Amino acid sequence: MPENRSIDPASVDALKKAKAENIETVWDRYDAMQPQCGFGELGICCRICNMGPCRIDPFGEGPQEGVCGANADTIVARNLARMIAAGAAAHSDHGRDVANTLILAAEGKTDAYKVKDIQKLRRIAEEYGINTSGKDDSKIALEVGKAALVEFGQQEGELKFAKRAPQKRQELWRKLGIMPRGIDREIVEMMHRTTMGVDNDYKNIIGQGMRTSLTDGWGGSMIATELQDILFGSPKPIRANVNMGNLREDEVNIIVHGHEPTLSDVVVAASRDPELLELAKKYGAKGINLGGICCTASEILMRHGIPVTGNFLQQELAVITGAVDLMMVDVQCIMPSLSNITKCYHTKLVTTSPKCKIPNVTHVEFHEEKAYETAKEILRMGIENFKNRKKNAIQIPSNTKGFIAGFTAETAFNILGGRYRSTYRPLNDAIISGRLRGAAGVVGCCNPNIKHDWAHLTMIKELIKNDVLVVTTGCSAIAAAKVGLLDPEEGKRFAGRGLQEICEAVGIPPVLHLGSCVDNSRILIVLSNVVKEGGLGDDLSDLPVAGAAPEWMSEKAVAIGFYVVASGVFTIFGTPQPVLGSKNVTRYLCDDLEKIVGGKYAFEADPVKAARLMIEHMNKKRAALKLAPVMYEEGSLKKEKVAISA
Ligand code: NFS
Ligand code: SF4
Repeated sequence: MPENRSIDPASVDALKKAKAENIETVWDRYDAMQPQCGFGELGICCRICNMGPCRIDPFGEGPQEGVCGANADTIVARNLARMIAAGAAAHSDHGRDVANTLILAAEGKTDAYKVKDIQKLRRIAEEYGINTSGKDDSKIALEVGKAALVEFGQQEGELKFAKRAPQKRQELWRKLGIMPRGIDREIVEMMHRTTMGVDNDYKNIIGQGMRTSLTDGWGGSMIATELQDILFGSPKPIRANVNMGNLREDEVNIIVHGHEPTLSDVVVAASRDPELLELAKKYGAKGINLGGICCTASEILMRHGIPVTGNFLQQELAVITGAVDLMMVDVQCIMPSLSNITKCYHTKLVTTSPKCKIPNVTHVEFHEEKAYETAKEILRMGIENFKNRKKNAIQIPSNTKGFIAGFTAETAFNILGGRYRSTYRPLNDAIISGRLRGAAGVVGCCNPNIKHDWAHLTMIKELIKNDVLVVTTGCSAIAAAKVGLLDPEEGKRFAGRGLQEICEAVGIPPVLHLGSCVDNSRILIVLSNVVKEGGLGDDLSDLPVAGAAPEWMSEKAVAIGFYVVASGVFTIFGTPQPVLGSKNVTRYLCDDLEKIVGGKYAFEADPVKAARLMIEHMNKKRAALKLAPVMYEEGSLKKEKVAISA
């Protein structure tokens, strides 16, 4: 039943259309895959060498060791660590590409990009220890790009941005031997250690797993975020619309999907090119309408206010509307099924990255040097495809919602500090006084194993009702936008009284969209700034905060989960990571780690229960900091006008 698959009415509509047209979606394939492999779910199958594949009998009757003698603990830890390595690799490779683009721009090898945020360029240059005096912007940009690239290949020392973490955290990482040295180095070492016959100590494997994840959060992802801000401009609060109702019957609909904004940012500019607009008219379209899916969407949303068509599970559904003239994909989270599904409609699918090709799909390779021409070429293909629409096969759901995005570590809390003072003081004071209980990051994917958007929204609502300020990114943010949680007026209705007061005083929604998944690094920066501001302890693990990925699916989510935990934050995953086949590893992640790094995991599929665990954790941290009790009774939504000092 479509209604059981998603709580988003637009998605349900599209699913009904799919059913009527006999089109298979990710949900059908998920059903067909049942029952899924229990060994895989528990993490106890190993294919690392050719003596295997091996699997451990979870009931204790069959083999308890692989052919080489590896037990469940080793196998589970190795598999998990490889997920972290893959996730960190994806985010970091993205960061590397951005650094390369910055270098090309600085060298004048591309006209499509130039430094947009000079202030940030100078700030980052300073952080990298680059002497900026007497140098022009492109010289500085060149040096920053090169310094960022060094972080990838660095063999010794420490990642520069790890120094943004509180002093105490850095010391802990050093003491534990998990301070990341170089991005590629940690990922390679993780792969080495988990190959046949190397690291068999699950604690040691997970230690390197944490170090690898830290190269993502405080390395590759943070580099991606910061350098994108330099190149494409730092986001500022911006109004936009979300959901499939943004597709236009009378305009050429172009969807950008994937993760890297390098090409899509130029597509935004090219979509306003008079020559192309003229061409669109010639083909009978009123204009060119861009929309985004997944994190590429968040990138161009944050900087240009381009509408978001949907999150991960809506990539097929958008095509099923019959109204998408062209879908352009770059890397990550792109379902191979798009190839078949686009063939059932008139939609033209185009791959653009040499890293991501799909058989029998048009490939227009993107190179920074001729980005604008490539963007125009792809748009032209979309425009020319407009005439091939099957008018009676088009059915665009009516749903759209307005919202605000574009918050960053700089903007979100500058607003809280009053427009001209850039300080975290008011945020800290709000937490200290108990007007806010704490803050939570609700992030991550959607997954057909749980009702689409449901867990995100249920969890977020429970949190904000209890005066927890929520920050969100990626597909979770898109889910929240669709129901008005990112709209200051609508969202406020769901917030508890204390949070409501904050929202009203500053004009922000109770849930702040911080961007794409690499922008989870912004959350780390926010938390570090909060510690620095003072009054809430001296380490990230002291803060009344928690993280969650209630509908996760990607390896990237595992990498993120680990860098958040290794940074000292309690983190909940909806469905468990594939570790339950080892009691030791499970206990290590969900219990022991707290004594080691201050953060730990919980796996809880019920989003209300999960939110309660997060709230309990915040209460515990508040008590440890000897903070005042929270100001308002739980769930007290009633408000009078109150003057607030925060
Ligand atoms: Ni994040 Fe972005 Fe979405 Fe999950 Fe995929 S789009 S990087 S991985 S599915 S949140
Ligand atoms: Fe089996 Fe060990 Fe080879 Fe894994 S590494 S496949 S457990 S023999």
